[in-house]
Amino acid sequence: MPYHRATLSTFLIDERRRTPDFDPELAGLIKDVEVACKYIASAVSRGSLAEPKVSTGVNIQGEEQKPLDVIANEMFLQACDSTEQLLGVVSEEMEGPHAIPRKRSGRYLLVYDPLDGSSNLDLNLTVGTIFSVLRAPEGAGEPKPEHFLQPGTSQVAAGFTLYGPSVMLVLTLGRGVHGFTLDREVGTFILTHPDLRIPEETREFAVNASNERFWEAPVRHYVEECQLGKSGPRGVDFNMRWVASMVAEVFRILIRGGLFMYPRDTKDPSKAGRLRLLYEANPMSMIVEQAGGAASTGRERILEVKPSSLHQRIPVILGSRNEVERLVRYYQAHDRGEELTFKSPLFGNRSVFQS
Ligand code: AFP
Repeated sequence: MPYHRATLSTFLIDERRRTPDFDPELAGLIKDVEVACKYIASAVSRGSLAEPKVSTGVNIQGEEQKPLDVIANEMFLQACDSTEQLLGVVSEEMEGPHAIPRKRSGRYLLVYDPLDGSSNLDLNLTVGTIFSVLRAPEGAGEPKPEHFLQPGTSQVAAGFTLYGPSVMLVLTLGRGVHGFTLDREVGTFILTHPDLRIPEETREFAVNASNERFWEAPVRHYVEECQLGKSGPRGVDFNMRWVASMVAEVFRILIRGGLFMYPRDTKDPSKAGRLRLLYEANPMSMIVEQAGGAASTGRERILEVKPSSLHQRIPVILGSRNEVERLVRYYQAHDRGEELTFKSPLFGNRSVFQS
C-alpha cells in the first residue's frame, strides 16, 4: 500500500480547494467528530474487558442505557467542548439541547446518536455513531430546541461510523458520499471508498419481520411479493437481512444496494415508527440520497419532513431508488383505496389478503 493515501484531513483540505465556500469551521467540527469517534471506537473494542465506572439509567427514549451509551455520549460532549464552531448539541441520550460552554457565537448545531445498535454490544456485533450538522440561527446566543427543528434538507453535513471488523467513517458534505477506514497503527482515517453509489436495482430487503402483523398493507404486499420470489409477480428471488443496527444496514446498502424498512406500524399507535428523525432518519437519508438512493416515510420524502420535536420518531424506507419508488407507489394506491393485488399469470388478481 502506498505510504501516502488521502486521509480525512487531506480530504477536508481538498474540499476547500474544490469548493471555495466550504467553511473551514465546518471542517474543524468534522475533525472534532472524528476525534470523538476514535475514542468511542477504542472503548467499544475493549468489549467485556472494559470495567466501565459510569452510572446508567433510562434515557429520554425510555430505554435502559448501557454503560457504553453513557460513555460514548460523554466522549462526544468532551470532544465538542473544545470546538469553536458549535453553539450546541442534541443527543439521543439527553432530553434537551446541551450548550457548549463559552461558545455563544458558534455557527453550527450537532445532532447525534452516540451509539446506534447498542442492543448488539453484548453480542459483539457491529454498532456505530450517527451524526448530523445543521446551521445555527444568526445571533442565537444559546441553543434552543426550536433551533434544531430544521428539515433534513437543511443539513450541511451528515455521517456515521461503524465499529465493526474495521472502523469506518462515512461522510457527506452535500457533494457525494465517501468512506474512510481507520488505520489503527497510525490513528488516521484513510479514504478507502470514494464516491459511494447505491445500485438502483436490488434483490435484497431488510426489515424486522417479527412485526409483520402490525404492518400497513403496502409493506405487507411488498414483502410478500419479495418472498414469493421467482414464482411470484417479481419473477426473481430476493434475499433478506436484519442486523438490528441501522449503521450496518445502511453501509451494506451503500456497498451492494438493498431496501431498509422500519415502517409505521400499529404495534404502538402512539409512535410513528421506531427510528428517530433528527439523529437517525435525517442523516441516513441525506447520505442515501447523496449516493443516488431514495428515502421516504412511504408517504413523503424524509428530508422534507418538518420536525415537531427533538426526539420524534418517523417511518423509514430507504435504499435502492427503484425499490423505494415501488413501495411508495403501493402506499399511494393503498391511500387511494385501491386493493393491492398480484398481477401475474400464476396468481391472477389475487389480493394479498385472500387465503
Ligand atoms: P438500539 O440502539 O436500541 O439497539 O436500536 C437500534 C435501532 O435504532 C436501529 O439501529 C435498528 O435498525 C433498529 O433499532 C432495530 O430495531 P429492532 O430491535 O426492533 O429490530
